[in-house]
Amino acid sequence: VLNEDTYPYEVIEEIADFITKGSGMRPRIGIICGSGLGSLADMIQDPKIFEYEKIPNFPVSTVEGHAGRLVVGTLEGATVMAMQGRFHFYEGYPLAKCSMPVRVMKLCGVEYLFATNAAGGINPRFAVGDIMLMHDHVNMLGFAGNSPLQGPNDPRFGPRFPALVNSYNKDLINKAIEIGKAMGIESNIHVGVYSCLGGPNYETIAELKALRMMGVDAVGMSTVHEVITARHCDMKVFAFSLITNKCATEYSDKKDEEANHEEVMAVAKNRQKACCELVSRLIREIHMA
Ligand code: 6GU
Repeated sequence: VLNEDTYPYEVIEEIADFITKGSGMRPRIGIICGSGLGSLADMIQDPKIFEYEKIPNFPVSTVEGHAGRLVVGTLEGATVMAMQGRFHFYEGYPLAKCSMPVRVMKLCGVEYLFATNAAGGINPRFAVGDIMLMHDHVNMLGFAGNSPLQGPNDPRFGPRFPALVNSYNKDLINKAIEIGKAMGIESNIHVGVYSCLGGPNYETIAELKALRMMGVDAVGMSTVHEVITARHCDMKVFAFSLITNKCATEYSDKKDEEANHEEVMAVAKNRQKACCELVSRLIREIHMA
């Protein structure tokens, strides 16, 4: 199973060449748009668009609310490439395939990965619509023996045994907090721990209780394998969760505590503007520095 879905360096290089030649650009910042946050890519100026199905050797995403294209262009003066639509483990892809586009970004020249997602809030202080800047993660798929780095290691990407402490760049977190203040939304911005589960089902109450005890603040079905792949090849990582629903961690009969995809998409749509502003202002700061 593993080897069939491992992408050799040369294949990743071919895809990266296809994108840099096709766009005439070498992007410096990569963005992964979470559920309902596709408008992050719509901000890109003079976009060159690559539908996933037209990119050689690229997987095709299947989730509702996720387009399926790469957008290359400029944002706040910086050259960027954005994934509108990501690949999830629950779609049936192995993790190495899910995060393969991060390696494509690397070989296109990307130094910074911005990963976003919609997540359930476990920390009781979080409200729907809040933004949680990720400063660490608990990789439940890793606990279960799964990693995007399984299989042969190609040292051109990174080391066999990469460290993951300080994966989430502190300077970028601090800059984002400052931007949140300047935007007047500091009370809606938190810093916390994200956990990725396999999905596609949402969690049971007992699972959510267990995650809370482990120090998890928000839970979702993505991002962690992308961050691992990005850190392996030494990219700087900034990631945040948009809290689209509050998770119950006590038993109750209230139906409104059940997570559902429609609610997730509706909240994301409502908060797209704030998320776009945060991302564009942070990119501006990186570009100006
Ligand atoms: Cl409650 N759980 C998971 N796993 N992913 C989510 C979510 C919950 N809400 C949005 N995405």
